[in-house]
Amino acid sequence: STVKSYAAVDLGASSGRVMVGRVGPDSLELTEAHRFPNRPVRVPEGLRWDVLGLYAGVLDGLKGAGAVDSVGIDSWAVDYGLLDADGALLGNPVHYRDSRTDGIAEKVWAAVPAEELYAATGLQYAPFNTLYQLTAARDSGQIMQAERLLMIPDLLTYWLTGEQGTELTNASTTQLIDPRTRDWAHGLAERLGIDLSLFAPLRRPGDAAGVLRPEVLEETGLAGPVPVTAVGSHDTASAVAAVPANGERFAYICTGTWSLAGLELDAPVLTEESRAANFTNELGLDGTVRYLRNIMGLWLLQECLRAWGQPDLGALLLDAGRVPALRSVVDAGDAAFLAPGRMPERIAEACRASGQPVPATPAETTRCILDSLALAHRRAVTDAQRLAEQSVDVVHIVGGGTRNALLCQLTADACGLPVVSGPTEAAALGNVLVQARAHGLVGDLAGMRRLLTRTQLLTRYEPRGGTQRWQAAQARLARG
Ligand code: LFR
Repeated sequence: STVKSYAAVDLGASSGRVMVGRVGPDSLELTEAHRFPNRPVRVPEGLRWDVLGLYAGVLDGLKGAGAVDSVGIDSWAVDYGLLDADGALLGNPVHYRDSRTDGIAEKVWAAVPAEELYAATGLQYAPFNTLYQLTAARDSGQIMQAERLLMIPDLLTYWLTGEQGTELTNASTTQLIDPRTRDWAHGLAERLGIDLSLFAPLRRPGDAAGVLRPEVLEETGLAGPVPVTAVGSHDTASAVAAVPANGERFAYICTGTWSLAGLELDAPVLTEESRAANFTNELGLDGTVRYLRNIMGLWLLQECLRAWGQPDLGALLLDAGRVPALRSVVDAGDAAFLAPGRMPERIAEACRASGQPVPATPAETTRCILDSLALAHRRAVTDAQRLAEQSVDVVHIVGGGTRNALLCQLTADACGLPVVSGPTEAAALGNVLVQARAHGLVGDLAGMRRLLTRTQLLTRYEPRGGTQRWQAAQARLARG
């Protein structure tokens, strides 16, 4: 038939899912086959991913998905597994929130100044970029034994197919790729003593990545051959591919554990001003660049909910909606909020330190978080337009945060621009569409987005009132 089915494995920091996308010439439907928690595990050596648990979740999901024409995998970025000469995994992949990278950046900058690093890679400073993780791991037993490094989606693809590759969009988050050539930054790696032969050859979104191994077919009950297709394996690359823009000039905010806010560009912005503003140039589909800033995102709220014993979110958001706006805000772009634990206290401390009222109740803290996120969204959207010299008429919000109507409305208010929110499962949809395209079903990126605009439920939020109050709150933060 002309309708084909694709399984999209999408792994987020707190949950994984296997979605099935059915794509026809003028239809696109997504259903959930399986959802499973992704719980970071703290062991004596530090914070680790339970990657075998994730793989088991993927197998369960494929079983639940039933017959599909192809499978694609995307996940969060920067993290990896190491394999020995036999292809066996050497230990549990380290979580990007692990503290092993504390103080490492300074060591790297002593060898290659931050300005040069930015000019060569276009990547914002984040302590967890793979480059810093590899520097932190330099003398570890595991790295000495390692013959191969596979990024998380590439590792799972390897387990499914037996074939190794390094998908480009995710490779760009290692900080070892030159965004102009879209190839490895050999000179830089050499200066830092990083052995690029650890990485498997690059593959691009749409490339074939093997077929499910016989054992996988048996375990999932699927009939072979089932091809695995490389997608934009960085979840944010897949999510931005699924921004339902229809020819307009847009900014996007991918919301979930993180908020990733910025623009899609044709070429990287590598200026010193851009570095100082901590904007990143990650690689996207079809030669595009994701010019964006990482904002702590709903992680701030997730960590508070955990501290409060998981109260009912709906009720809490209603209460937060009644708290007066912009009483206190924190810098939601601050890496000080990266590590887990004590989040309500850390937010209170930040408010106190900047001389603002200290939120006292969960509703007040929640309001402070949502106001702060909207403010950080405003700042990123404004800064990106200025630094890239490209202005926008609309802000698209995709991902988990689309469910948070208050956050969407506050973002519209703060930006002074209409917000179009949806789809929620953007990463899975981008994953599905890249597979469909590889199999000849949809056209270019613009064609993919037209299909999304026609088929997905979207909500529009108009900005209410002026943006002066947000400007004032930003100024308060800058002074604090
Ligand atoms: C979002 C994301 C971000 C990346 C962060 C860490 O899920 O992939 O794009 O900066 O996780 O990998």
